[in-house]
Amino acid sequence: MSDWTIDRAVDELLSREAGRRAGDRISDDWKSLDLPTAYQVQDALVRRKVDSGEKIVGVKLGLTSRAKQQRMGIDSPLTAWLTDAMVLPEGASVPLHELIHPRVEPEIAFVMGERLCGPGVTAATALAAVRSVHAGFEVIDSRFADFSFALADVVADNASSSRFVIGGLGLPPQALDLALETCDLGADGEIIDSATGAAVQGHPAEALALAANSLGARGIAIEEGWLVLSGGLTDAVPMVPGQEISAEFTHLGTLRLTSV
Ligand code: OOG
Ligand code: MG
Repeated sequence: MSDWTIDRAVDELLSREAGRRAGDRISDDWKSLDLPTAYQVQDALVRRKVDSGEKIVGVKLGLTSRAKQQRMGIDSPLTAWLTDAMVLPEGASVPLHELIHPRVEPEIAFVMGERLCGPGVTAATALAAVRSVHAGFEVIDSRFADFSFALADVVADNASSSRFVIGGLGLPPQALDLALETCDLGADGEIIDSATGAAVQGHPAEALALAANSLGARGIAIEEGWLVLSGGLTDAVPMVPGQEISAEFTHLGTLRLTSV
């Protein structure tokens, strides 16, 4: 029998993050780690961050596109927390020396104009609660070696959250068809991947509804003013020092990210 507890898992994950060290899957050792317990670890982990001065600024979805699900070998979307310590200003470089093995993925982001809480949230009601839509980059940095994890591990690990960028250009959701919004992902000026908003759950608003409903089932609302990352549109790209990754959207503008 393993002697894992929620607190021990939080200690382990936070110490890997602080020590920039990836490790084994927790679920290999903690056989009874189920999904509800994994979300308890995730919530306890973010509570520790809040206790140490970080502020919750929103939530993210993960594994909402086939590209991400296939790469990670998990076909179930999940939610996780975003804090102010993860914010990278547009144009800032990613400090690789602070991270373990970061990868970057383009996302469509929402800024909420109204509180949204499931159950019963549809894509239409979700979109009606959005103030503005933005281009985004998420930098993920799993605390598991080689990004190798089971669903319960990645949920406990706050879905590999590390840093994110939200583009300054925000459009009202009515101004564009998000399913058709295209993102060309580039590396040093060469297009390496491409996807439309339809890649995430058929429409990014479906992903937002999914977040509202699954958080609602845990008694959590998406608050006014919060950010929501709807999930990587394409597979994530490992970050290499000096390389520029770009995400060029049809209407949401172009984001560029370099690392040092
Ligand atoms: C898990 C986090 C997934 C997304 O956008 O799909 C995620 C991972 O891939 O390490 O953030
Ligand atoms: Mg992501």
